[in-house]
Amino acid sequence: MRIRYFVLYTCVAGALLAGIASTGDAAPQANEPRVVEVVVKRFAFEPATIEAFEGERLRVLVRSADGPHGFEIKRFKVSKEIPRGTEPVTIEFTASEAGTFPILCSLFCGDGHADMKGALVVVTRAAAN
Ligand SMILES: [Cu+2]
Repeated sequence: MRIRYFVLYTCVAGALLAGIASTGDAAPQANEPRVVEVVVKRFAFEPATIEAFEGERLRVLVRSADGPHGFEIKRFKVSKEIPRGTEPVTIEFTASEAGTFPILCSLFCGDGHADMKGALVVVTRAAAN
């Protein structure tokens, strides 16, 4: 008898969760931002490419592995200095447009500074299906 109730309860909980998930798809702005961790160092971003869905809210935690750098995505008005040290800098924004957008170091950091190139690749949900 107890087992039956348990099975029933799990089914109801599963249906509720599925309901919540489908509501989330309809309104991605209401969701918690997706966390992406990035390390900047001479002279690269790791990972070099961040992928996102159009309309997705991102929380990028950027940490320097050596000296000070910058983290800039012009299209989304993102521009932050990343100081030396282990504390990551938190940057939140919405990838509101599909396309490939350069990620640049906005702070001169040495000979290879101009070679620091990353990319934010934003795809529409339709394109991903
Ligand atoms: Cu730099």
